[in-house]
Amino acid sequence: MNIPIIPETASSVRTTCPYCGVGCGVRATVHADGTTEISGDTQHPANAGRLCVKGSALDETIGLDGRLLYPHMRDSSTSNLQRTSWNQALDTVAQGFSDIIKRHGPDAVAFYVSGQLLTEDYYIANKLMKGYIGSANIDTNSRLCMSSAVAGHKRAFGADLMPVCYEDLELADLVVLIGSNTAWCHPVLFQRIAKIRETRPAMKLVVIDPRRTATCELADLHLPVKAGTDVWLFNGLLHYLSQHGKTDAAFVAAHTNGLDEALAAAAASSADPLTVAKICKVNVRDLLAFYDLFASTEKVVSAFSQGVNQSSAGTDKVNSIINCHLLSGRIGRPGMGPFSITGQPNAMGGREVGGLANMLAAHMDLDNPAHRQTVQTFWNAPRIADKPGLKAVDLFQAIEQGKVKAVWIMATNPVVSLPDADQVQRALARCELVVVSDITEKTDTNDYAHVLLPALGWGEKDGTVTNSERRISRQRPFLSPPGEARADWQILCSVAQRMGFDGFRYQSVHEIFDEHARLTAHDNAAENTGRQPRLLNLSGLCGMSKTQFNAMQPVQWPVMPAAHDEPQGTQRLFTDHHFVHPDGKARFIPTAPRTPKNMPDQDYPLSLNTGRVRDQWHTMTRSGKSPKLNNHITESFIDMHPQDALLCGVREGSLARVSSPWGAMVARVQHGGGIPRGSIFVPIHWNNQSASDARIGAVVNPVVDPISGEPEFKHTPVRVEEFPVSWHGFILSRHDLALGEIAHWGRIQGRALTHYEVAGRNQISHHGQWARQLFGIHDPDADWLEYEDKTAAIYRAVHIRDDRIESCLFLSPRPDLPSRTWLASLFAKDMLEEADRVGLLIGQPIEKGIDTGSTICSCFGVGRNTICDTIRQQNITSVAQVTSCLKAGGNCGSCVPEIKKLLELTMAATEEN
Ligand SMILES: Nc1nc2c(c(=O)[nH]1)N[C@H]1C(S)=C(S)[C@@H](COP(=O)(O)OP(=O)(O)OC[C@H]3O[C@@H](n4cnc5c(=O)[nH]c(N)nc54)[C@H](O)[C@@H]3O)O[C@H]1N2
Ligand SMILES: Nc1nc2c(c(=O)[nH]1)N[C@H]1C(S)=C(S)[C@@H](COP(=O)(O)OP(=O)(O)OC[C@H]3O[C@@H](n4cnc5c(=O)[nH]c(N)nc54)[C@H](O)[C@@H]3O)O[C@H]1N2
Ligand code: SF4
Ligand SMILES: [Mo]
Repeated sequence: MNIPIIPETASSVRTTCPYCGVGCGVRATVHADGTTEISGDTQHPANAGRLCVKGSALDETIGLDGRLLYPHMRDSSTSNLQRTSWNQALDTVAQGFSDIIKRHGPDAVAFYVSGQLLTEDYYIANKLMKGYIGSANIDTNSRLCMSSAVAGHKRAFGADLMPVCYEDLELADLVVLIGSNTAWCHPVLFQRIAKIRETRPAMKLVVIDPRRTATCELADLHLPVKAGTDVWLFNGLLHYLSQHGKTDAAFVAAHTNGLDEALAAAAASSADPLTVAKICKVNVRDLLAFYDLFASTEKVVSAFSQGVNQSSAGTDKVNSIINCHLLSGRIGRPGMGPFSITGQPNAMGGREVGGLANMLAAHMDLDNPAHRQTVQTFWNAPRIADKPGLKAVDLFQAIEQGKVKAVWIMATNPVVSLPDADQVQRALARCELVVVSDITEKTDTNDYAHVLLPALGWGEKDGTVTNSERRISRQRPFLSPPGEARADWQILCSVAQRMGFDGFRYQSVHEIFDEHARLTAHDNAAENTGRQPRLLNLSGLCGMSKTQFNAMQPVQWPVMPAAHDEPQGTQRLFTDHHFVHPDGKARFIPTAPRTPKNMPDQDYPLSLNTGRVRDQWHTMTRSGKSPKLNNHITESFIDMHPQDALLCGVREGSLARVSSPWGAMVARVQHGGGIPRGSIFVPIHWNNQSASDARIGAVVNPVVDPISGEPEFKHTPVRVEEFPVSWHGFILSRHDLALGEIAHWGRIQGRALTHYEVAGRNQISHHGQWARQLFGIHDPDADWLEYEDKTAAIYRAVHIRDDRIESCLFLSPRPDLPSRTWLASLFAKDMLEEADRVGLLIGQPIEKGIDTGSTICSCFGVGRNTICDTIRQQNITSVAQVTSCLKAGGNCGSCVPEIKKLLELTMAATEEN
């Protein structure tokens, strides 16, 4: 276990959740026995005490198993990573970067950073690259995430500004969720919407998403828009508003520019709702119902996420949404506005310090000489980058081409998360110097590191993050630094100093935060500069003492010195209808829709959509440590329509291969029910550590939005075909196993066990021998139960030691194996009961009804079968009744949409019978 900062009595630290951009406040209580308890911070405005399932499972992710604890360097003779000293590692990084800069210039090096860094880490990385090395080659995984929203905001408002706050979602009479699976990806925000709808049933919820996601379970209207067609849909809405006189003429005249061009573009593509409905593949009545609802409701929030941003038309999608809010004047007032829901915990903070390759710092622009001057003078920097650096996808291409010769990757796992991810492997394999700072020992990216640096993780690190509503919160440490891990900013400063740069002698994060706050205020008054002031202004937070910084309460920027008048900073932007373009007006942007570059064809007939599942976080380095979270979905999958499966010759439950011209992956086919014909959905999380061949990034096309550079993660033409194997199986084992050569495997951490799914092509001649070898059993008298049906090629074995189940293995030529849930539950027992033993080889309890099925409620471990049985037996008709019978859904609420779906399915099935 990680070593907590052990207090004499239980002590609570208020910190912030390290996962999504909702930015929930967390209370971490360290007990005197060293255990840590996690709960929601009732005082935090984002969540008022709520936590979703990922947040509430944080205690299961802070242990030291799998942590990177010491610096490592690759031994050139063995090619293995060897432990080294910090001195050696830092010297190697500093010298390597300096040498390459000397030989090839500053643009031959790059940083690739992350929205999971704290603002202070980010600030230092940006300062070092743009002000001292003198290149803008620092980009971040926010390029893959929020950059279309950034570009859209800049075009419409003049700067990257998020007008609304969370409360607006509760004040709205209509919430439109566009390309956002809020129920799974921003669960606490979704719960806030669900809760308010209980008290205000008239409030409407519309979901625009090609898939019928869990989010749709609570929606009044779901528009299953064809992927990529949102601009047609919102252009149609703009035209409709204009045609029906639902405009705010006074607002448009006084505070905006460019309406005529935007309306002309909208009319050209989307004047006729019938045509729009056809292009978007939605029912025209539903489309008009949405248009009418939007037109007739004053308080509308349009919240959007990756279904909008991650598109080759991402920036236009964003502006087509904002255009509708500008035309109806629905911005800058309570309960209305366009709302970009951010992904990572510090996606916003990174943007504030200029972590993107085309930004400077404190919302200043690289292409503005006055801004460059301001920043350079403030930093007292030897130089300042004067042209944009390489954006993520271009950066890794430049690495492969040998133009960029050294890269430092921090807090991101690009071998999994970038599009055309095999290209990233090729790039890193030929890069002269690859430095990786991470908290995890084994990741797909670490495999390519020449120098591997151990960073402090959540609970250990200290600093600030900004959530989706511009709220800056503190992350505070409650665990001792493990091994030799150091904070990311410290590592950066040590390298900067070794490269001979002044300006990196900080004693603590507090000093860095203060410098960042001062830069936001520097040269930032209209009377000084003759320009529009920058709204990102933290002058009210400048000059805090360390004690004040440590006690800092969550606050929304801008925070002006009169903070005591409005201690919450600024809830909403543009309340005075003043925007930040030089003329103070907002801009309509004409958005001519276009189809993606790569379209499905005969060879690649389906469109690949990728995204998240409820209980995993990105590349699973942290959420994958939690047995509670791993129970929800235990392996990667290909969700597709049954008719498409039939056409591709694959079946539910069997393995299939998804391929594109860029790469391939393998996973199990399922019919979730929510996928339209012509497309498939694959989760982003699985990687080379958790499966043999499940990296979906390898399949994704490296097409990007021309303005933002954000990749088109939601659409790649692909083919699905059978992945032929001659046997399927699963293994549950208390110990990690070496599986050897095997056609397909997936691995996940369970409670007291590792769960493997396996499949092979080679016939196993002696099953018993093979199984014993796999489990390392040499004792002929071992407690070993076995069943074999040679004709049917079915084999099952269970190893018991001291009356405890040690491991089990089930093999069959078909994927119709017993449920893993009951067998896995036996690993929690110190002693098997007689009844358990009887059920072992059939893989199910002899008493009916004990197999709970796959986990739906992770908090209370309630399975699908239990919920369905209870609904049937007790004639249940509401989610509340399920919760009162089984507790399911009663804690974090993340599973409520799934319970609602099960309720509907079970009730419908009961009626049919
Ligand atoms: N559980 C969990 N939560 C997370 C994360 C996680 O890894 N796991 N990651 C966090 C991060 S960094 C991010 S960025 C967010 C992402 O949060 P979301 O954007 O909500 O999540 P995604 O699953 O990527 O995609 C959202 C939806 O976009 C839909 N979509 C695809 N194409 C289109 C289209 O053309 N138009 C429209 N309208 N919709 C489309 C997809 O079907 C999908 O349901 O989640 C954050 N929260
Ligand atoms: N196909 C497809 N691909 C996608 C997406 C998609 O929808 N579809 N979404 C994209 C989006 S929106 C995002 S945000 C990315 C996310 O993709 P990544 O950023 O690659 O995913 P993570 O697993 O969050 O990687 C974070 C890494 O940092 C490490 N880490 C955690 N905390 C710290 C720390 O404090 N310091 C350091 N130095 N390391 C730390 C973790 O161990 C992990 O290795 O994926 C993108 N890729
Ligand atoms: S919604 Fe969940 S993952 Fe997101 S910040 Fe809150 S607790 Fe963390
Ligand atoms: Mo993201």
